[in-house]
Amino acid sequence: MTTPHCRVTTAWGPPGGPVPVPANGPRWAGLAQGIKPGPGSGSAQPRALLQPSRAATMVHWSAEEKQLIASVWGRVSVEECGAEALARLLVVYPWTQRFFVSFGNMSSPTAVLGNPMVRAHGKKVLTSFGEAVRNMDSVKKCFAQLSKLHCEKLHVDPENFRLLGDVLVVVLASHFGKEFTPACQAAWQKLVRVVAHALAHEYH
Ligand code: HEG
Repeated sequence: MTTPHCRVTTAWGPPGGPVPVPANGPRWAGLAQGIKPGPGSGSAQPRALLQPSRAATMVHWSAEEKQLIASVWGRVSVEECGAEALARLLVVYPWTQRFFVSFGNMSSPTAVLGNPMVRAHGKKVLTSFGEAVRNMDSVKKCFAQLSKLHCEKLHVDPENFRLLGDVLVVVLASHFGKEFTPACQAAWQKLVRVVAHALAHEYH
């Protein structure tokens, strides 16, 4: 048996291998866009098809991506969106409640959403996420201590960082509606992955 955070998962994409892409790489592959190949990687494979964590060591942000992130973040209420993101995580993936047994009543989605401790912690988490928005070029460094805390003291499986990131994207989509365009989603999806990766980085 392997523990979840030791699991090695190589599949990323549809079964049966990669989908064909135009020679210059797909415009829509937001997650891997701008990832610079590491030294010595002479592969002819379009870089956008590579899983970011395997493809490279450096994350590059285009001016457009930075602008898309900033334009949304500037109008996010960390209180509202933080509370909703943590509450949704706890409702949609109920096993995550095990980390918050001291928070009290989580007997229904309404109870979770209205739980003051959930709301306060959601605000704390999203406020901390804001550090990543302000330091997009050094997220790993920025979250090194927090990563150690989650690993050594809190024992949070890093898969949960990915789940929370995806939930945050859903929350932003529901708050911003049509303004949360596919390009905007791609930039945010990339950021939540970078944050999840940084928070998992000090795990051993
Ligand atoms: Mg974590 C505490 C940030 C995801 C479980 N989290 C904290 C704290 C911060 C933080 C800033 C307070 C640290 C301190 O007291 O010094 N958390 C944070 C971020 C993200 C994240 C930025 C992802 C974006 N946390 C996360 C996830 C779980 C989790 C997915 C579990 C499913 N965090 C967790 C727990 C605590 C913190 C159990 C301690 C809560 C407490 O006892 O008050």
